[in-house]
Amino acid sequence: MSDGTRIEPYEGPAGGWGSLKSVEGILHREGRLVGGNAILMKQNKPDGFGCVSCAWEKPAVPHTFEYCENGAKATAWEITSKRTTADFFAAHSLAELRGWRDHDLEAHGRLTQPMRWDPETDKYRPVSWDDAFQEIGAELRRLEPDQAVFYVSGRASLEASYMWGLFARLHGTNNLPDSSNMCHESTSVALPESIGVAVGTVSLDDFHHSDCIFFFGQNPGSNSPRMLHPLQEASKRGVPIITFNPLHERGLERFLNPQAPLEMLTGSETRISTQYHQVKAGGDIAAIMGMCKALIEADDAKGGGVLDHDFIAQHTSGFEDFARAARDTEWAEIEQESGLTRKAMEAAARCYAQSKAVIGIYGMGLTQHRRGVENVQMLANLLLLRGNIGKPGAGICPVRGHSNVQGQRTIGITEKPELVPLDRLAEQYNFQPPRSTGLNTVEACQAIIDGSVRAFLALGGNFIRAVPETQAMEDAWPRLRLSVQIATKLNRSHLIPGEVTYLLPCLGRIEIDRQSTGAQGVSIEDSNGQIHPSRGIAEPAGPHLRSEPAIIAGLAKATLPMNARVPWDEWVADYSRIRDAAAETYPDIFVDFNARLRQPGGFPRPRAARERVWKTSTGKANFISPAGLRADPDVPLDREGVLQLITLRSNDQFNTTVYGYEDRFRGVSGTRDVVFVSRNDMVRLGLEEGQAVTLASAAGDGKERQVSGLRVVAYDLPDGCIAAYYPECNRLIPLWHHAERSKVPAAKSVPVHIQPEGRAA
Ligand SMILES: Nc1nc2c(c(=O)[nH]1)N[C@H]1C(S)=C(S)[C@@H](COP(=O)(O)OP(=O)(O)OC[C@H]3O[C@@H](n4cnc5c(=O)[nH]c(N)nc54)[C@H](O)[C@@H]3O)O[C@H]1N2
Ligand SMILES: Nc1nc2c(c(=O)[nH]1)N[C@H]1C(S)=C(S)[C@@H](COP(=O)(O)OP(=O)(O)OC[C@H]3O[C@@H](n4cnc5c(=O)[nH]c(N)nc54)[C@H](O)[C@@H]3O)O[C@H]1N2
Ligand SMILES: [Mo]
Repeated sequence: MSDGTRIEPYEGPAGGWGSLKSVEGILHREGRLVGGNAILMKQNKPDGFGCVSCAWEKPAVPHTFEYCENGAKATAWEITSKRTTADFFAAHSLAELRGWRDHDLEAHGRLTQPMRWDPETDKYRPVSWDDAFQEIGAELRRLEPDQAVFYVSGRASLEASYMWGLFARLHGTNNLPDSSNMCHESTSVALPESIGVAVGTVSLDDFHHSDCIFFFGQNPGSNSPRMLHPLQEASKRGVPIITFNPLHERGLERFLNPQAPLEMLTGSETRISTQYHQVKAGGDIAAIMGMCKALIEADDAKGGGVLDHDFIAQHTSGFEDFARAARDTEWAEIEQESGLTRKAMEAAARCYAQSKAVIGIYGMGLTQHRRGVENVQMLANLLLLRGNIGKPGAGICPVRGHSNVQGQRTIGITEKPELVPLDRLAEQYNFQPPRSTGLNTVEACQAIIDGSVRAFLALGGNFIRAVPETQAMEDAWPRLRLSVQIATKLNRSHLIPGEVTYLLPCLGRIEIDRQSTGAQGVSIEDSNGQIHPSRGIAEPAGPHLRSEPAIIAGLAKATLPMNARVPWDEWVADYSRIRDAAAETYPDIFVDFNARLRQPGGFPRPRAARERVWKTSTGKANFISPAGLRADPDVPLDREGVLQLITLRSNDQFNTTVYGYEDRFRGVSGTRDVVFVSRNDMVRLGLEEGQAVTLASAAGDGKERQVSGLRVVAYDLPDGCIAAYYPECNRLIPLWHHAERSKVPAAKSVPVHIQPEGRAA
């Protein structure tokens, strides 16, 4: 290709020199080569800030460099010297900015002033904080409480999230969707039924004691690179790592630690996966069923000894039904649905059976399917067969996305009232909390499309870009009465206004947050349930920025009737008072919040399943049989030419934030407009490498959905599965194509056709 794009297989490991080059490059581009490195040294340190990228656990005793390539990119992106000022908005209308690429919008730099959209000129104009709060408050008061949605993206701190949830409930609604509705909600529905906790059961320490690790649909090389260190360590101990993924992901194959000088000099990379199974998209229920069948039948044949019968008898319920289902499922069907051979599944099962402490790790490859909940429950079933929950070195490990997405759920951001101690809130703040279930993300989209929601407030995120059915959402948004976006950087959701639209700039977590009693710190909960402090160290991006707690307090005071029990101003002056309030609402989790936050490494949330206490309806861990083997039964694979599209992340993005155009490990450079197709499918469909194609919806619901101008890249994928980047492909996902029980959009199995646009140049 002749336009600066380069597509060639990447031969190196994950990490390595490429990762060091990439960190330096982005500090340079963001104008922070000087000072940036000093800030990185404080990343994930007890006296520093919690990385704003992924949610992977930060060790209590950190390494000298406790950050990775992508964490460094996220930091550079936030502490950039570039600014998007009022002058910028005076020069560009929203119509014009909608023609910009996602990357260019955010790369223009940090937002600096509160802005109100002017419909006459189609431009944002500066406004005072007070005028903004007063008008937003007045608009909200004119609507029914349930006509407003209070969205949160998973970055906001525990303190900001506590205030946001309380604000919404005092206003009278449980419409509190968050980004986890598009992410690990399948986990939050599945695990309480299986093992009685909504989160994973492992800690970093378990990686040192595990003797076998399973990986399902999670890509640590790009999305949780700090995890490569414990994996590398495990691999060096000879621990088998068994991966199920339709794509060959470099971070799951080989790793060279860029922070170990000797390794870098000698180029001694570590092999990560010992077995790599290219399961079909949506084939995991079948693949795990295959392993369970192999284990159960081997146990039957030997009269015991393969399964942990003591554990099963003492701690579980539903084993007999599940075992019968596994015995009754035919290998032919399992092979057909998983795309794997019986031999391969038996090999994985053998390795599992020989291990004493197994960790099962998973990500979006399991949760983002129609039967994402069943996917997760199947993995729990596999672990339960040999008592691999609630003992050292073993457990289930969902890898959460945003740095505090798990914590937000812990502290009250949820549309499900039964997950919040409403009675305690009622007493603490002397009000009647709303009792009816609020809207989750997919339901909020539906309500915006049908007009029943009239106001949308976002604490971070890029909602319109992250959700499915982009076109319908963009068409519906202008009918909203009120759109309020609290953000650090400009994104596409800010360019599609409602009738009254505000863009409110906030401090990021890396910045010093000065309030009247001094600089404030916040806290976050990582993926393994550890709660840490975080303190900003960089100078704020501008004098007009406010912290998220301060903005929430401003909005709440302008919206709600006076309530002497809610000391918004005192909370903003001193965040330890917010933590005291949260400790009163959630004593089981946050008792002595402030004191425990000062302990090295913070403190863990309680996770009963770790102690083999099962808070389920049966009082035991439950084996749960799936309804069928296929995770996306509605994708009409029997129809001519229908393919399953996997939408995924490159190594150069954080969700809708596009840092650049280098997907180093997949060998794609200079472009994101590609679609990965297997060689067999290329031949079958008559496609050539580099050819331009259109993807068109094959959902069969009569709606036209298209993404054009993608180029074909030959890639090692199972036949019938193709892959392309999120968020560009979100317009292909029908809103109804979501996990049946958690409503997580089924972004890993989107039914599409591929249409040639012409021959390659
Ligand atoms: N640098 C960086 N870090 C991030 C993010 C980011 O965008 N950039 N995003 C953050 C967020 S919010 C999240 S939720 C996480 C996401 O992190 P991941 O869970 O790793 O998410 P994805 O990259 O979307 O997809 C994960 C993997 O699933 C595989 N896969 C797809 N379909 C299937 C399937 O049917 N079965 C199996 N077994 N595998 C499948 C894909 O090939 C891919 O390797 O990362 C977080 N961390
Ligand atoms: N097709 C497809 N769709 C997906 C996915 C997929 O795999 N495939 N993944 C889904 C997943 S897992 C997730 S989590 C969602 C993500 O959905 P969101 O969380 O809504 O999106 P992000 O891209 O993370 O949000 C980026 C924006 O957050 C703002 N921001 C950054 N830092 C801060 C801060 O400190 N404070 C505030 N107030 N704002 C800040 C910036 O303005 C930035 O533009 O997308 C989902 N959508
Ligand atoms: Mo996520």
